[in-house]
Amino acid sequence: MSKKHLHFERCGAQQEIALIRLTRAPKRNALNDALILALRDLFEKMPSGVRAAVIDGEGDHFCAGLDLSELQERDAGQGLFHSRMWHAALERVQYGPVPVIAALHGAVVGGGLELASACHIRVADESTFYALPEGSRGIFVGGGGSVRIPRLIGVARMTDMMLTGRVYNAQDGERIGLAQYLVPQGMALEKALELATRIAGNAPMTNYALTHVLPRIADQPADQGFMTEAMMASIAQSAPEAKERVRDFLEGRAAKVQKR
Ligand code: 1HE
Repeated sequence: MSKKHLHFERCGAQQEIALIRLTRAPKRNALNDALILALRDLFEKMPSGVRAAVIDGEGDHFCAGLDLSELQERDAGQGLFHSRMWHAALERVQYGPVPVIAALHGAVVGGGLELASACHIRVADESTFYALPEGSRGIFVGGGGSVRIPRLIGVARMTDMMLTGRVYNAQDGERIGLAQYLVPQGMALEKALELATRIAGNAPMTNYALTHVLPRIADQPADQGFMTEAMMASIAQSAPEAKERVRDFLEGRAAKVQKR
């Protein structure tokens, strides 16, 4: 299935993985309104049977951020609603039906970094570079970046990126926490699909706890976080699938944790 600027296909042995590709390479996958709304719709109507998703970008770059050509004529009120539209779309990615992995290469800048930071795991290849050029364009982040990016790298680093136009390369990006995996050039999609296959094999309730509950616990005061954790743990443990998985381990049918 291909919408304009967005390609969707299912892969994996059970078609359990959704591969979502930004296909606007001539504009470096810049995110116009149509693309943002297509992303939102896709995550709202994810077909049943999909258990993990991968987002990547066609061409030499993951994403050049907001389509600046659409910024020209907006007044303040329209700008507010536009930002809230991005929030709604990226919230569907972060708090949608399945864990999402971003496979990064080339430019991951501005709104492209905001999209990547709404995903649960980021895999970057060695061509990746990260920047927030909003500072030099006289604007501000508007796609949730001020909330999500400091949670990855801290307020000080994000402030520096925006004040000075600092660009992080792939190695430094991984070191500071913009990506959790760094792979050779051209290998990000393969690694992301490998991780997606593994994630799709987890108990759905565990994946739900990790994508919907853990980030909320992290935002709670400790006392409330402990209580939320206890409730989530008890729900997860009581699922029949959890009991079966624990029994499989105790009876020698499940893999041990392997030293690397
Ligand atoms: C674009 C955009 C765009 C490219 N909006 N058209 N983001 C930025 O400020 C980043 C702007 N882009 C770049 O710095 C570079 O394009 C790249 C480093 C990403 C890639 O460079 P390169 O040499 O491969 O491509 P290019 O020649 O710069 O661009 C190719 C075409 O894409 C060209 O159009 P053409 O008609 O002349 O072929 C560019 O104009 C077009 N293009 N990026 C519109 N972003 C929710 S708020 C989020 C706020 C932000 O994201 S602000 C940051 C915006």
